[in-house]
Amino acid sequence: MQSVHFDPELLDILRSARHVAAFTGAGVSAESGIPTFRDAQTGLWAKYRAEDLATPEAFRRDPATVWNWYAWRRELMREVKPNPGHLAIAALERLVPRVTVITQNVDGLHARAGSTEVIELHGNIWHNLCVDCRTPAPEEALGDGAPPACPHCGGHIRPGVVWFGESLPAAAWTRAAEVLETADVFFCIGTSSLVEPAASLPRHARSCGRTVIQVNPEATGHDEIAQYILRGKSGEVLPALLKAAWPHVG
Ligand code: BJW
Ligand code: ZN
Repeated sequence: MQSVHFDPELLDILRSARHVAAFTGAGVSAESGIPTFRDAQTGLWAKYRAEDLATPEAFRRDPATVWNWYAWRRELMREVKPNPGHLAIAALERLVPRVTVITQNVDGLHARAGSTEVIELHGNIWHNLCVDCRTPAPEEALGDGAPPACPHCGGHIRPGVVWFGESLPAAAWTRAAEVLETADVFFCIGTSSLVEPAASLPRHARSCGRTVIQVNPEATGHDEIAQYILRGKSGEVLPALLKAAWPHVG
């Protein structure tokens, strides 16, 4: 592995942390082969219009197009594996007393990597529910329709993700706010930090006195609030950081 120099003060902060929060976005899954949203050329929003696919209005107008787009993304996600970035975050649980992942991602890769405390702010693409009666619809019970019909009320089944204009799941948001009370280190990994209210978390973390560490190959609007900026891909930076902080561990 390429040798990387990290600020010794940062390594001490990590080694003495009691509770680490890892706030993640699409960039952490990019090295697994899942496209991000806003990267020029490769991001989903470079090819598709968010207002045609990721809003409740779009689903009402054209449920088949929206359902098929999510079905396509689910198939893509089924094929991929957690990458060294997800695995490093999961490995942190063996080095620090408590680690909480607060993710905007819907792909479920943090849990697949072994992270045990994961807060999903924007839902999960593997969960479906009825738009009318809100009954969850397990994937194996879905009919063939695009979208399938709810077995209880005949309503359309939709993906259990959070679209623009929708509120975040209240329980997830409350848990995320609680994490800011106790986490001493707040990583901000692979997110453009443009989508609210999730993007307010790093600012809150900083104003609560947490050490904010940014991991991203590109500059973001949150660089100015981070005490440490680690410029690079999370699948490279995070394993190198763990190795530097805990050189004698696995
Ligand atoms: C790497 C890397 C590598 C690359 N390693 N890094 C005006 C001002 C403020 C707010 C608003 C506004 N107008 C509207 C709003 C509200 C709106 C919003 O924030 N809009 C802004 C875009 C302007 N927010 C909402 O609507 C939210 N709800 C809400 O506000 O409720 C209150 C309300 C209720 C009623 C009416 C109005 C308000 C809900 C937001 C839901 C977002 N949903 C999506 C889709 C989820 C389902 C799906 O997957 O399809 O969530 S949109 C999309 O963006 C997805 C993501 O979770 C989210 C964030 O994106 P993320 O993760 O940051 O990805 P990218 O692509 O942006 O960035 C990737 C980063 O990775 C880059 O920085 C790269 O450099 C980096 N990277 N490779 C590390 N290898
Ligand atoms: Zn129903």
